[in-house]
Amino acid sequence: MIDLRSDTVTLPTAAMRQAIFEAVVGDDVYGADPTVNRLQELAAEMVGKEAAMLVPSGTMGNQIAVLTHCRPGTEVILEADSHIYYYEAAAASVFAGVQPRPLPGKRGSLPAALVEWAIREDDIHLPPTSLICLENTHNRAGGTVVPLEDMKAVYEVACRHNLPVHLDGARIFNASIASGVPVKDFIACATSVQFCLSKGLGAPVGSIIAGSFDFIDEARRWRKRLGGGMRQAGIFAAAGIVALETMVDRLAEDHANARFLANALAELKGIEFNPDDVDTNIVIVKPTSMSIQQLGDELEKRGILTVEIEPDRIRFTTNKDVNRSDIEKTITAVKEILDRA
Ligand code: TLP
Repeated sequence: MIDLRSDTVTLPTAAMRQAIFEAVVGDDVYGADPTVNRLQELAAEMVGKEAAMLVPSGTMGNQIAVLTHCRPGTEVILEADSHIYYYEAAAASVFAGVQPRPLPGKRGSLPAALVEWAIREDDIHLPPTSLICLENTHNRAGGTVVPLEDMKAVYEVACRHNLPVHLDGARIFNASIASGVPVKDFIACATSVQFCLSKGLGAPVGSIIAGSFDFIDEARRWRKRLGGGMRQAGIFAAAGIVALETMVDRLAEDHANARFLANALAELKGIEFNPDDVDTNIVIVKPTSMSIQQLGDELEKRGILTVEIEPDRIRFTTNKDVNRSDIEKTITAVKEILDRA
């Protein structure tokens, strides 16, 4: 199988399995797992925040951030296609009791002026704004890199209004590798960040949230409330350390494969998309001569897995377990399927 459904499908490397085997572990709820502690220190250092905490998933990391920053009855500004709004089963409303305020972005980027316009004034009819969320890279916009200047502009607005910014940086290392902007510079435009170890970086489980010491102290209580306090979590934190130490630079290969795929698909009749929207490892296309179900099914018959992300759009996500020859096979298969349509 050539699995292009997501970069979440990546399997742990041999070095990760070895690190898992050798991991020194303890009870992390007591703060006594040396491997978790090492991962958290490394992560905080890499992203330029005071403290970091390991969480089971990106979704839990984002939700802990919302819970830590916001009170029930307040409003969270976010992009209308963001993961927190679109893909987290309304968790922010269910758990934090907040009202989302989705705004349309441009290639996933929220215009600062629009954000400022959406911040509520002090009026008893209105929910107070409590948080602004950003996402970089932006998944549903097609893995687009939100430019540093755009993030800075939103952060300036937030600071002026005394509001925190949470960055869903599930793929922030992709954004950094693709743009050449140091990951710390992006994250300096956010009060807190969540990033995933288990996507392109290849670890089997885990995300990190990072912020100030105070933020992480409070976030730790929320993680416990949600049942996310893990015991000998060093077992998978060990793989997370290998991910951060050895898997970041190779994301460039995934980006090159996505670019190669996008350029080839753009040549085909029966597919619509803008190849210039492909910044990183995600390629989202719209077939025009058949339904996405038909295209997806035909690809699956040929051993190629993709996901539907809209009724008319299909996503290919390159990852470390897919090489250039797999991409060439995918291009040939799409061409053959479209030619027959
Ligand atoms: N994204 C998954 C699916 O949930 C859609 C994928 O296959 O792309 N933020 C962003 C931007 C994400 O793309 C994801 C996962 C998450 C958060 C959540 O991470 P997990 O899956 O670890 O909860």
